[in-house]
Amino acid sequence: MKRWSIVAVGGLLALLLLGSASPFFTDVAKSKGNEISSGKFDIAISREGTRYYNDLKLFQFSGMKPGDERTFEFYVKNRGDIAVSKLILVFRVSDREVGEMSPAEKEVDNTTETGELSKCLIVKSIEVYRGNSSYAINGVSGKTLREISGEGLELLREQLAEGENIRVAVAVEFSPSAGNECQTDSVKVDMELTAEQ
Ligand SMILES: [Ca+2]
Ligand SMILES: [Ca+2]
Repeated sequence: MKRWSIVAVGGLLALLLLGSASPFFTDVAKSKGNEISSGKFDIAISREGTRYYNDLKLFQFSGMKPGDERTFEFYVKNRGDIAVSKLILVFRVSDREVGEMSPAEKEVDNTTETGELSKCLIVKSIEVYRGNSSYAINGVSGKTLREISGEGLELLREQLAEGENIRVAVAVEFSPSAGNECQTDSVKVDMELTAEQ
């Protein structure tokens, strides 16, 4: 009796070992190297049209006085490999008071933290140059920077193909009728360009 039981245990062990050593009923089919990729969608800006950046300071105008006019320009390039059909420019202004108010400013300005300059800066024009042609963005001329702040301005009339660029010129005038509340104020102008396929 003792011999049989040993044999039986040995047989079970052998089966268990066999079971763990060779997996039954497995199957593997492989498929490697499949890929879905998206095209590159990328716009960038430049001051002079040679070197392009994703983030770039474009201008700083100091010491302006009523009647002064300034123009700043920038290029926008489609650096990707998908055509851009919409290019939206948004200005975002934030006004500050800079340093001590002059006595004349104090008389008419009771907001000591917030500046007034963006209300005194008039957009004369926003022109888009593309190849040999140019066009003006409608609905901005005569508005103040404050008024167009946050508004989405469409810059394109036709798709901007891969590698193509446009030049944008923004002319701004310090309103000749600006009041003393705009003295020694400063306005930070952020611009955001959003491209859509
Ligand atoms: Ca103020
Ligand atoms: Ca002021």
